This record gives sequence, C-alpha cells and structure tokens, in this order.
Amino acid sequence: MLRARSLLLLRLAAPAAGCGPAARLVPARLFAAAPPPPAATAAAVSAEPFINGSNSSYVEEMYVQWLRDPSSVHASWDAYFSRTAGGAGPGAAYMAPPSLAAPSANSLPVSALVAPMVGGAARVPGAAASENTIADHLSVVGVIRSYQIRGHLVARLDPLEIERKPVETASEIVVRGYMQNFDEQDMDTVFQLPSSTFIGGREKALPLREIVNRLEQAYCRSIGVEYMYINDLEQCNWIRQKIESPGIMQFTNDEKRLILARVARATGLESFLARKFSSEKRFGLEGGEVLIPAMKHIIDVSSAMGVESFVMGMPHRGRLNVLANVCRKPLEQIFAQFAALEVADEGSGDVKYHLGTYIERLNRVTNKNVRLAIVANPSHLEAVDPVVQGKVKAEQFYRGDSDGNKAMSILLHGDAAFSGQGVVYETFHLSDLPAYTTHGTIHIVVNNQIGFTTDPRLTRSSPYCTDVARVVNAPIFHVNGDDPEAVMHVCQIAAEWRNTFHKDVVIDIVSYRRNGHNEIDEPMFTHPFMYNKIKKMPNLTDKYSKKLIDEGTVNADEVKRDVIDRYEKICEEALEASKKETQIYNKHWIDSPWSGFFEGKDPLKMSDTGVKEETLTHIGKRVSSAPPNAVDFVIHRGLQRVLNSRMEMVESRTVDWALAEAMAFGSLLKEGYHVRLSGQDVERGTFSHRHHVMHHQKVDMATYRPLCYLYPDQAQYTVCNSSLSEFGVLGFELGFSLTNPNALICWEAQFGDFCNTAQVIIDQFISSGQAKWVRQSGLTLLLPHGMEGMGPEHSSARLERFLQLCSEDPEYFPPFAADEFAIRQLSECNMIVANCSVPSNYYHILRRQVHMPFRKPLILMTPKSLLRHPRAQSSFDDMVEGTEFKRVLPDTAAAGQSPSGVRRVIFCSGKVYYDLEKAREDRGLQDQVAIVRVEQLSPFPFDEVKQQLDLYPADADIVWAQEEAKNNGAWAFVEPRFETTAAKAKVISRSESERAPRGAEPPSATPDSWLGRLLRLVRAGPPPQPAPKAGPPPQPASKAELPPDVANTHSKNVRRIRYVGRSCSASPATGSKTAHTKELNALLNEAFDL
Ligand SMILES: Cc1ncc(C[n+]2csc(CCOP(=O)(O)OP(=O)(O)O)c2C)c(N)n1
Ligand SMILES: [Mg+2]
Repeated sequence: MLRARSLLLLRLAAPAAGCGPAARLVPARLFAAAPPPPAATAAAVSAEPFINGSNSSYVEEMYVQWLRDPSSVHASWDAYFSRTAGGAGPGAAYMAPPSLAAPSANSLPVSALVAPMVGGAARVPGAAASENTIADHLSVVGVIRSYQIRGHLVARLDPLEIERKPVETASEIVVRGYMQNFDEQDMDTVFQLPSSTFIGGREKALPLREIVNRLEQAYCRSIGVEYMYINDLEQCNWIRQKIESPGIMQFTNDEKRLILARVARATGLESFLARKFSSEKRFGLEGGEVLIPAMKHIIDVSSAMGVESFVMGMPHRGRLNVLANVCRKPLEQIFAQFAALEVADEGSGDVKYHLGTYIERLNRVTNKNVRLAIVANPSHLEAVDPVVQGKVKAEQFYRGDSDGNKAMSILLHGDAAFSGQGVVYETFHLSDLPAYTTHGTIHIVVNNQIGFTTDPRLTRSSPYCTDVARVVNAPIFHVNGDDPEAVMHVCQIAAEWRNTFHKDVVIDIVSYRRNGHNEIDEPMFTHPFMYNKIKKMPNLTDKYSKKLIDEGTVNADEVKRDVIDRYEKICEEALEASKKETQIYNKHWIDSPWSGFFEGKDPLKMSDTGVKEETLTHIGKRVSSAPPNAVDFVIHRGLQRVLNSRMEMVESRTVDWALAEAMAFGSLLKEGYHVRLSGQDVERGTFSHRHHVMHHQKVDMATYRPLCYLYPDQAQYTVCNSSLSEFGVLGFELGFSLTNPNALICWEAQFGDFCNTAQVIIDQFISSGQAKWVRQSGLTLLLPHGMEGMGPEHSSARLERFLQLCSEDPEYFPPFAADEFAIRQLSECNMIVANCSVPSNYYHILRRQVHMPFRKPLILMTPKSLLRHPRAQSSFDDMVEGTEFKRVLPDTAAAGQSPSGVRRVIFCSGKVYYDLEKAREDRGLQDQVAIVRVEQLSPFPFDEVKQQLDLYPADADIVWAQEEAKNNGAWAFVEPRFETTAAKAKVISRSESERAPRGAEPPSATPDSWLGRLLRLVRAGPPPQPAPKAGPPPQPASKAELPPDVANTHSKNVRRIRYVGRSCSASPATGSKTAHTKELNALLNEAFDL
C-alpha cells in the first residue's frame, strides 16, 4: 500500500503541466458534464501539473459536485477549487505535499475526514488535502468506475455456469489494481461517494466494504450491464440510477405471481406441443422461455407509458410461443397449422414458424388497447429487421407520432445471427437518422449460446454477441435467463429507457437450448459437455416456483392447480377445437391488414393516370422556380441554369425525365397520396438531374424542397438521402410500403447493380411476399441501368434476374378480354418489371402504382444518358387526361405508318431504342425497318405484341435487339413469350380452320400476315438441316453464316424472333470504351443488315 501511494504521489507531482492531450481533456469534459465554469477556472484546472489521463475524471467528479454544492466535497477540494476560482494560477491553488519521502501511515483516518462532512461540517477554506486522502479517494472512485465498466465481465449470467473466461480472479478482472491501495483495515473506512454512483441511496458516504458489496450486488449478479461507452452523461447517470439504487430490483408478491404465471404458460405451451406433436419441427423455446414474460413486461410498461402499437420481428425460435402467449393468437389456429389441412384462400403459404400475425386486444395489466403485429419473415435470419423498422416508421409517420410515443418496434434475435449478419449493423445505422429513426427499438437476444451446431467461440470474434449495438451507443443488458426477476428488471429499464431517450437498447437473455436445433436434432453429437449440463437443468417453472414457494409467496398447490393445470386445460380444449377445422386460411396470418382499401373497389378498375394540363403546368413551374424568398435564399448558379431550362420546357409543353418524375410525384401529392423517395443521394439525384432539395449557398443546412410547397392541402413529400446501405434501406422501404397502400414508396439504387447487395429483400420479400404471406406492396424500385461504355460496374441492374423472378407462365397466352387484358395481368402477377424509354411512360407508370386497385411491386430500369437526351422528351399531350401508360410503343416512323413495305421489325426495350432509331435514320431505312418498344416486360403484353406482329407483312424479319449481353437483359424472358404468341395464333387458326372449308386460311391469319406465314412454315415441315460435320464437335456457326430461317428455327421449326446484340459474356460490360463502341456498332449493323 505504501508503495502504491508513493507512486501516486510521484504521478501527482510530475510536471505534466498543461501540455499534453490529457490536460486538454479536462475542460472539455467539464463543459459536457456541468454548467460552464468561469473560463479562468477551467483553464487553470486544465493547466494543473497533477492532471493526467487517469485522475482527470476524478477531479472532474469533484469539480462538478463542488459547483453544485461546495460543502459536498472534501474540504481540501473545496479549498483547491475556491482558490482556483479566486484566480490562483496553475500550481498555486494546490497545496503540494511537504516532501516526496515515504508518507507515514494515515495520521488522520479517512473516516474521520469524511464523517463530519456528511453531517454538514463547515467548509475549511484553505485546508490542504492529504496526499493519502487523495490517493484513497482516487482508488475508491477507480473501484466504482471499474465495476461500472467491467462488472459485467464477472456477472453470473450463464445459467449453465460454463466458465468461458480466462483464469483470472473475478476481482482482478474487474477492479484491476485499484483495490491494492487498501488492506482489510481500510474496508471499514468510510468514504464519500462521488456523484457518479447511486449505490448510497440517500447516504453520501459508506464504508469501503459496503461500497464493494453494493457494487457487487448491482453489477456482478444476474445482470451485467454495458453502458459506460455512452457519451451522454445524463444517459449514463440514468442507467446507474436504475442499476445501482439500493432495493431497486424488488418485486411485490403480486408481481412475482404474475411473472410465475407467465413463465408457466411459456413452459406449458412448449411441453404441450412436445407431447402432442413430438415428431414436428417447431423450433421450441425450451431453455429460453423467460422470453415470453420478458416481452409481455416490455409491452405492459410501454403500454402504460402510452404506446399503442407494437411491431415485432423475430426468428424461428419460440415463434409459436410468442404468437400464442404474447400476441394471444387463438391456440386453435396455431394447432391447426400442425395438421395437413387444405388452404382455403389465396397464396402458397409458408411454414408455421415464419408466419406473421396482427392482433388488436386489451392489455389486461394496463387496461389499454394494444395492437401487436409480428412481421412475417423468411428463413434468412435478421432480414426482417429493417422491414420491421420501416413498417413502424410508416405507422409513426402516418399518425403524426413524431417521437415514437405511440408505435414502437421490438426485434428478437438469436445470438449467432445477431453477431453474424451484416444487416443487423445496417439496421442499427438507421436508428438515429431523421428519415429512418423509429425513436428507439428494444432488441432482445435469445442467447442460447449456440447457433445450430456451432459454439459461439467459433462463430464470432467479438466478446459478446451483442457488441454490434455499441456502434450506436445503445446500452446492453446481459441477464441470466434463469432469473426471471432480473430479466423483468432489465425489461423495465429497457422500456423506460426507450420512453425516456428514444434510443435503441439491447437485452441479452443468456439462456440455453434444451433440445437440438430443432426437436428432431441430436445435440450430443457436437456438444456433449454443454448438453450433459443441460440435461440436469430444471424447467424454469419448477425452478422459479420453488423459489417463490420457499420464500412463501405462493404455495405448491396453487401453482399446480391455478397455474399449470389451468393452462394445460386451455391447451387441451384448443386442440380439440382445432381438430374440427377442415381448412386453414392464409389470411388469418396477415401481418399488415389494409382495412378499407380493398372493400368496395372494382378489382379490375384502374383510375386515370393522366391529369389536367393546368396541374402539369403548375407543378412544372413550381419545380422550375427558386424558393419564394429567392432574394434571401442563394441557390447555386448551375442549379439556376437547370431551373431555367426546366421552365423553358414547361412553357413549350414538354418534359424530360426529371420533370416527368416531378409531375408524377406532384400530381399524386395533390391527390392526397404521400410520396417517399429514399436511397443514396436521391435528393439531388446521382446524375445531378433531380434537385428535389435546393441548398442555400450561404447558410449551412438551409434547404428548400419545392415539391413540399405545391398546394396548401397536398400530401407530404419525403425525399431522403439514405445511409450507404442497400439491404437495410431497401428492407426499410419495403416495410414502409406495408403500412399504408395509399402512398408511393420508391427506393432508388445509386446504380442498378448495387441492388444485388439487397438480394435477400428482392428474393425473399418483394417477389414472393404476396404468395407466401398474402401481403401486398406497391414498393417501386428505380434502378439506373444501361450500357454507357462506363465499364462492367454501373451498367447493369441485372434486368434478367428480376424477369426470372416473375411468376408469369411464358407458355400461356392469357385468355382475357381486350379491355381487361392489362389490368387482369397486373392483378395476377407477382411483380411488374418495366424499362421505359419515354418520360411520359415513366410518369404514367409511377402514377399507375397508386391508381391500381391492388398493390404490386414495380421494378423499373431507369436511364442515365437518357436523362439529358434531347429525344427522350415527352409532350404534355401524352400526360394529360385521357392518356395512359403504354405497355408497347409502336413504331413512330414511316414504317409504322405504312407497314406493308416493312422488311424487318425490331422489338426492343429501353435506351437502345435511341441508338436504333438514329442508326435507322443514318441508313435511311425508316420505311423498311419498324422499331417497336416493349415498355412493360412483365407482365408481358402478349396482346399488344401480337397486334404488332399482325401489323407487318408475313415476310418481314422479326428480331429482338438489346444492348445487354445475350445471357443478360430481357432476351431469355421475351423469346418464349414471342413463341407463345405464335402458338396462340396456331390454336386459333387450327380450330378455325377445322370449321373453315378445306384449303381456306382462317380469318385471323391471312396469307400475307405474320401469322399466316408462321402457319405455312408449321405446315411445311422442318427445313433442311445442315449436314453434320466430322471431327471435333462443331463450334456454333455465327448467325451471319446461317440462312435466316435456319438461324431462327427451333426444334418445332416454328419461325421465331431472332436475337441481335452482344454475345454471351461473364461480365455485364466491357471495360474498354473502344470495345464498347465497336460492340454497339456491330449490334446496329446487324440490326439493319437487311
Ligand atoms: C441468413 C441465414 N443463414 C443461415 C441460416 C440457417 N440457420 C438457421 S438457424 C441457424 C442458427 C441460428 O442460431 P442463432 O441465431 O443463435 O439462433 P438459435 O437457433 O440458436 O435460436 C442457422 C445457421 C439461416 N436461417 N439464415
Ligand atoms: Mg443461438
């Protein structure tokens, strides 16, 4: 002890004066922690020679306390701070020790110094601090801080008590060297408590023994809390108070009984399911059943504080239990899922442990109504996290809940998934962004210390599975899952934290998994040591009821009769009821019902997407103008030029891409539909074309959003640059789109190819969500796409992948009536994929998203160079009332006017049209080659494509031209559909020809029509095949070498559409500008090589 004190004195006396970073640290922290001190005082303190990194926080504590109440600190500190405030310079205010010689033992016991102060002894101005006293106080503060920072490392968190920590003593891990200053005698010395602890309750000083005891109680029992990295002192102190205050974790007998009842229901359901459906996979919660009372407690506390809606996301583990016991989903519906019953309604459904639900019910504890939704999710762990956040954000937005007081999210996680999946991190990073925050999420980790068969020591590099949450300064409460009262306590704190600070918080319930990964799995294969322990673990109801019986809170009879047997009876009755069910309904499991949306609507009636010209003009002028107070609001000169040219367009009744988009958004806003556009840099637009947010050039963060000020009674417009995440943000926007169908929710990728980092959301939610979960979404994806000679990246939004996800049958020509064809196709599809070539179509398809009587995801390839292409403009004439989205754009040149002279019809989609159009002009082939654009690829416009085919002469060559490589783009998708169009014609002609006189052509297939030509080819039999060559396998002949009819025939020898474009390629585009140009020229040459 002497040696330690000597070292301390040496440090205090060392001439570190005011030059190092530690010296600068002090005033900064002082300012953050307390009312600003007089500048001179702060400067003087910071310049003190004895201030260093390790004691600065102690001095800070003392100073803050002294500012509040000078008598609350030791007389020596009072003297010191008084002198400093009085003008004493660095070094002068501190009374230096007389010598550096080894000090004698405490001449004045610490307790003797402290006790009178507690009683309010008079301050002693000018009294000197004994160096021993300072050293002891520093050590006590160090001990307290050590527990606060590292107490969790030795907390008794693991119910299995498997020691995974290094072989150090608990004390060494936590307090390190701080206790070395004290011997047994000192344990009874009374120390003043710094303001950074609440262990004293009302007492301001405690004997050291009691200090350590209380710190052990607070930090090293069933709760281990991590929070000392939180930068906000108020938040730190709030947690300290909730954890350290004496007696804070006491429950009344009624509260304990409620916990027991909930625990018993949780364990009761698992054991009931295990008995009744022993061979079924259900991913039971056994070992982690405390989750159920934990969630219920959070809901109770939050409901009491005013939250009405809870949106939850969770993995497989314990899902049925949450549905039954947290949401109160009728048990018979859950049990019916175990029987192999027919589905009575739409959708292909999902396995029971992925299904969502939505329930409104009375919370019996608070007597308030609550709405509980569990969002359906795929197997992909954690993918639902951002979806839940988006859904909650939308709820908050539409109900004007700007602080998240009415709706909140609860996310459940497994330990392996929480630490392993990157989307967890992406979701955390949305938590504090203004356009994405849900004002605090409560995360609960069911930490069963295993992931499938893998030990945590092999699945993560971080000490805890929850470390990812530290990036947002979220407090983390680790808690022993076998101590239900401790779990309820941290749930209480978490709910209050969220309500107080509106920030994320994590509860890590350390538990175990009684069975294998699922009920049929054998865990002893891989975890014999752990499972030998687990076998000996009592069930939580038995364990907790024993505790309550032992302490006299309940008796054994009532536990059995009123708790266990009663619930068993409820389950039995529900099982009997479920046996009477003959069908199951997917709609019973919908997580986002849109009440009132579908009712009373004609499911095949689309409202107009054209608008009055004056609306276009009004919106056009607004988005072409600087802010109304333009004199004060200085905009960039370049932006002014953009606005000027926009205004010219409006005056000449034309729009480019950006203006068309603004008019689509603006007109929807006028009609009362919320519009939200989210993604990286969407406010300006990656290509600097949008400018939906104008920035004051002289005032930081001063902005103007013209689309927000179109009409006084318009809906809200949200445009928000997102974090640099695709998975997280796309998931979020999908979630947002689930809440309210009367909105246009768009996510734009910076470049289309980046959407592949969000592939899980596209595959698992967007393309299949309606089929699996009967849930619709009108989410719109804007994906910049196009070969611009910019290299392999940024060229392709992978159109082919989206088309492959479309569920439409390529071999089925829908038998819909002409006037219903488009809407019925839309109604039956799983998603829409389009590649528009003109702004008016972009405008209509955006508006159509909201004017359809149902909702479908829309995947739009959007342009880059076309944004400024002089020909890529539309007239108001194509946007006013009476106009609509055109799925196919017929030829606009001489060929379309006089089809009889056409020798080739080129079908294409998107930007390549403009290259083809120019090449046709250059070659003077406007009357011989028709160019037809397929603007909506899926659902495929069979009807309109057929009309186009029928329009042109029978001997016209039919090609599909695309700029993407042959194995990419739309080719593989369109080819069989063109074939089906022909096959449809065949069916008609065959049946009609049976009725017609022998030799006569059916009416719909005249000899000169494309169809007639097709029929002749079919009847003529196979064309001659080229003779097989000897030797090595022949290389495929190039198209140019083969006669067109050979190149374009397939096994059935039906004339087919021919491909024109780049060859197959592993990379989406060449990295060479020269090669790009050559490829494009080759494409164009081939397209017009008549
Ligand atoms: C993204 C993803 N990868 C892999 C899997 C396969 N899988 C299912 S459960 C599981 C282990 C999950 O462990 P944990 O998160 O700890 O949850 P627990 O099952 O232990 O409750 C794995 C790897 C999956 N469902 N999702
Ligand atoms: Mg686990």
